[in-house]
Amino acid sequence: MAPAMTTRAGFVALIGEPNAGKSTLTNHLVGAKVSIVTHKVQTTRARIRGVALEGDSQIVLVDTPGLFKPRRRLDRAMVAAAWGGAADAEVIVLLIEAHRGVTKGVETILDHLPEVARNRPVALAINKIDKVSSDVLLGLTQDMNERFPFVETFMISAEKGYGVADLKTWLAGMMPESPWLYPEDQIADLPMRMIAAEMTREKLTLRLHQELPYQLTVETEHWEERPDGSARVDQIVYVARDGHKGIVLGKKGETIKAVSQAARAELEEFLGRKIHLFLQVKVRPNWLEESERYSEMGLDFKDGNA
Ligand SMILES: Nc1nc2c(ncn2[C@@H]2O[C@H](COP(=O)(O)OP(=O)(O)OP(=O)(O)O)[C@@H](O)[C@H]2O)c(=O)[nH]1
Ligand SMILES: [Mg+2]
Repeated sequence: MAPAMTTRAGFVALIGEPNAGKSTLTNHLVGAKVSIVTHKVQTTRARIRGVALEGDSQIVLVDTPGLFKPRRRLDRAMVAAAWGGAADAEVIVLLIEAHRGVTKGVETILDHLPEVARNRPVALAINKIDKVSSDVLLGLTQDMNERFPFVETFMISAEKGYGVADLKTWLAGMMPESPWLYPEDQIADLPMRMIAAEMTREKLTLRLHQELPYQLTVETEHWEERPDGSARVDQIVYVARDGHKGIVLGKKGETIKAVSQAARAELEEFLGRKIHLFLQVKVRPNWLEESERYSEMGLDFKDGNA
């Protein structure tokens, strides 16, 4: 009889300031887009788990919302979700942006890190190295390592892929011996209706630029499988004000139409089948104080309590 193969598996939390590139890195490590990415800060709102395989290791990446100073209920729930992700993981990776260096926000994260990490290994990933020269990188590496005992420092570009393979190999080796936590073909741990809602929110964010209302959320309300293999998906875009409804719809409904087309195309590619996507915009002045909206996002409403 052949000896039993030793498998490894565990959780890796990616933390950092908003826009550091956590979701871009998650997607690169998984090899598929499981978490939405935009140029705007505070894109990710809840913990997104993506599953990467490397040799005999299964690495469950926990992409988290950015860490920043929360002001509103939604902010507080997001930041709580991010620190919660770090608390549950075997390994923590702190992402910082090479060209921004040690910002106030990074300093605040470093202040909290010892308490959250306790004795777990924390690695530093300096991201967006495509934006700086090598002497800047060396200075930053030294500075950061004087501030915290990182077990390793990686210099990467999550977008271009530089250094990501090395990071992945290292993470694989850090995973404890364990049976795999997910089936081999599973790449994300989010219900499909939530992934679909996130895709629409990404397209809205990309399309609306400066106009984007912060107080916007997308929910998949209905998902109906059709006998021909396609599916009908109904989603609601919640906004808090009448004026925002007009922004989301756009002139003659152009904006919502373009968003719907882009989201549908991405969803069809992800699922490999035909999707009929219907979007509806609803004004709901108080949605930021409704616990149901938070559970739909994968957040804990109570975490938002002041
Ligand atoms: N130049 C460059 N841009 C990058 C790199 N990695 C990510 N970006 C860009 O940085 C922006 C933010 O990336 P995200 O992955 O959404 O960042 P995030 O940390 O998940 O942000 P939040 O979800 O808001 O906390 C996007 O426009 C990315 O394309 C990189 O290596 N180089
Ligand atoms: Mg993100």
